[in-house]
Amino acid sequence: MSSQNLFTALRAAFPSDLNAVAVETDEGLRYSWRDLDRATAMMANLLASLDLPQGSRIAVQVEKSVEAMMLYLATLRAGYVFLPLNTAYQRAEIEYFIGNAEPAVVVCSPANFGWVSKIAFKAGTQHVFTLGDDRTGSLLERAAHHSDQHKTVSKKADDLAAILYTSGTTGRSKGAMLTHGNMLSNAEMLKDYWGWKRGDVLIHALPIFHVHGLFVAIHGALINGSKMIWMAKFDPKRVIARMPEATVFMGVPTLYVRMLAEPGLTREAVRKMRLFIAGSAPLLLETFNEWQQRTGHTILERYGMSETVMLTSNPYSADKRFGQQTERRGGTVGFPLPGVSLRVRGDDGKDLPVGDIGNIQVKGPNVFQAYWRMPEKTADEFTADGFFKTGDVGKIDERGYVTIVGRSKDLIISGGYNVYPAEIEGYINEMAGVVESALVGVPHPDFGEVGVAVVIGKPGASLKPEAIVADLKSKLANFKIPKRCFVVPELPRNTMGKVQKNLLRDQYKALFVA
Ligand code: MLC
Ligand code: AMP
Repeated sequence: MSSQNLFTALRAAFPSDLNAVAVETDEGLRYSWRDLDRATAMMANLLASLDLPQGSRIAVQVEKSVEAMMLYLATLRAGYVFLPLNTAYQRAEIEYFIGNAEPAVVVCSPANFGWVSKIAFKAGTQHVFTLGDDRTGSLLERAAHHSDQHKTVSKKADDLAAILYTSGTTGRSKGAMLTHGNMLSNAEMLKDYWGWKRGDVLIHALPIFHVHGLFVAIHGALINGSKMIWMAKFDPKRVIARMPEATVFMGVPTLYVRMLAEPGLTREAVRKMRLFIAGSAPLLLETFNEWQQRTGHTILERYGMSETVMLTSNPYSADKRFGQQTERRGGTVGFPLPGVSLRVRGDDGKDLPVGDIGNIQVKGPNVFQAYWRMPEKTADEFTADGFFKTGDVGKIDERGYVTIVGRSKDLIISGGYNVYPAEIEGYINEMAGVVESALVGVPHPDFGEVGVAVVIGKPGASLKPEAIVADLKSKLANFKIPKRCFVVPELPRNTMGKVQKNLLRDQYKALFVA
């Protein structure tokens, strides 16, 4: 059987003119398809020269750059397992991921080499390289000594390609193990489903350590041989300024909200655009409608997860389905994608009638293999007949549209990043003078939802909200920091003694919105 290495499929889609521009950065740097091919070969040869065991993890925490994307592609090419880490993660977070994944290679920003390498070497990592966002660092220096020819390592569909850490409602983060087959099947299907065309150009403005920016956006462009306009950071003005040269944009809802605040977002500015895709968090109907009125474009909302890549999508075109025309419907995440089985079940595990709200479960070639070294957690999250329990709560209407109405998992999604209350509460509860805490998500006009911490202090302790927040800031990634903190005498509880987070959410729901 031919190799199922995802890189082989991406490479096969490179246009025949390798001198054409594959990636253009917002600063005006241009990388040809030949550059992508050569640089990924050199990095793959460097990795191969390290004689790493099969299945070795390459953990990467670096600022966004084209070279960082190349490192991802080179890891696939060399047959190793890519492990991306949010650049906001601090010491304790990195210590956990490296300790748990035991990567053979760690690549970090030059500025972080001191502390990251210490953690890595302690965990048994043999090689720590640096990669700056300005084409500096030991990774590129070392790769420069290697050949620019490399034969892609053959892989089977169920061979591991990446591990994405995703937190749990209890306990520590779990590494979702994604295979070449998971990602290749999803990328090939989305190329058709979203109508990718010759000449499409993608504006890439998302971070590249999560499914959305790393897989959906990059695979989408590369498997279509499409150029990317590459932005290291999202800046609404810059994205709008480049739209006349582009056709496709992908973003979390916050990016759409921020662009709507720009007077430069006009019908003229988006004239050349073909498709706007949103996901990773709920897109408010208000944003969907405002975008339609302002630009004439209907945002296509889709739904996915680290464990599953893409699961559902609104239709690209108004094809017939169940004998009816379909359209992109705001407030829904569309239909299960081809090959994905999606069902809604009650808490008793039984299928629910059309329109009833319940737990969303999924199955398909896109669904991950297992959680890294956590067989019990993996078993808990799958049903006996092999469906993955997403933790999302929703319904399917008579036309087949899926709507997500909430989550059974205690999770806050803020600006497209996941914040697990249990983790933040754990840190607060360890602080001197704290009895207990609860973190709840409340509506926010920019981030969609943000965390608010509610803390009970010990009798006589003089807890200061600012001090609690400052302490958290010194330990945790910035997006996990509660936007407000309250010290209160008690938390609302039900008769079983469980904290009633719904009451807290209700109490604080108007903190940021009218
Ligand atoms: C930054 N901050 C956030 C935050 N991002 N707080 C809460 N939620 C966030 N998402 C903090 C900053 O540290 C800062 O705090 C303050 O909020 C204001 O920051 P900012 O300058 O406005 O933030 P910015 O750097 O512009 O980042 C905002 C953003 C970014 C929206 C561009 O968060 C982002 O790129 N989000 C996309 C996430 C993403 O790609 N998710 C995909 C997951 S994949 P202070 O205290 O320092 O002032 C997935 C599966 C799927 O879910 O279906 O796709
Ligand atoms: P992550 O673990 O970071 O991949 O986040 C996955 C979660 O993001 C899902 O389980 C959903 O809760 C949420 N999500 C992704 N896309 C959407 C969407 N379009 N609407 C609502 N929630 C979404």
